[in-house]
Amino acid sequence: MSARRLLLLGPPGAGKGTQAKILVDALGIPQISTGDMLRAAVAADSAVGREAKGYMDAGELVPDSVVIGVAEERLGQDDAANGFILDGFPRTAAQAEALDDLLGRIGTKLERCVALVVEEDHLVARLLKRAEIEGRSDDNEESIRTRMAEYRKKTEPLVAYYRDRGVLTEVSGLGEVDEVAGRVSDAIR
Ligand code: B4P
Repeated sequence: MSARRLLLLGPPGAGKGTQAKILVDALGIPQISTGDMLRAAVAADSAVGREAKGYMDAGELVPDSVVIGVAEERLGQDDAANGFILDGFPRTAAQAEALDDLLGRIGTKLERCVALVVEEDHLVARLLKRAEIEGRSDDNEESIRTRMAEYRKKTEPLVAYYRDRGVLTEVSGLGEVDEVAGRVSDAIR
C-alpha cells in the first residue's frame, strides 16, 4: 500500500491523541504529536522546552517558529517516509502552509484531514476529567478556556483550508472511543 499521510484536526480534548494511537496500531505508521513532543521537551528542560512551557501552561499556542522547526525535524526522520498520522499539527495557517511546502518539496501531499467535531461543553468536561487522572499542568479551567479561544481563532479556519483542498472529512467525536474510531476508519478508507 502507498504511504498514508493523515491529519487529525479538532479542538482540545476532541480525542485527536486517543484516535491517533488507535490508527498507529491499525496502520503501522507513526503518530506525530507536537503536543507530546513539546511536553517531552519541557520534561527534558531543553531550549525548546524552556521556550514552550509558559505558553503551554497558559493554554496559548507555542510560536509557529518553534513548532514548525520541531515538526519538520520529526517529519524528516526515516520512519515518517512510509506515512504518518499528524495529531495537533498544523494548528495555524502558517503551520499549514509550512506543511504543504515541506510535503511539496518531497513530491507528495496530505492524503486526508479528519476533523473531529465535539461541542465545547463536552470538551471542557473531558479535559477536567483528564486533569483528575493525569494532572497535566494545562488542564485547569482557565487554561482550558484560553485553549478553546485559541482554537476558534487560529485553528478552526484550517477546516475550510482543507475543505478547499478537497481532503477534509468531518466526523463526530461524540460517543464511545470505539465508535469514534469506526467513523475515523471509514473516513480514511
Ligand atoms: P495537545 O497535546 O495537542 O493537547 P489536546 O488538544 O488537549 O489533545 P487531544 O485533543 O489530543 O486530546 P486527547 O485525545 O488526549 O496540545 C497541548 C498544548 O501544546 C497546546 O495547548 C499548545 O500550547 C501546544 N501545542 C501543541 N501543538 C501545537 C502547535 N502545532 N502549535 C502551537 N502550539 C502547540 O483527549 C482528551 C481527553 O478526552 C482524554 O482524557 C481522553 O481520554 C478523552 N476522550 C477521548 N476520546 C473520548 C471519547 N470518545 N469520549 C470520552 N472521552 C474521550
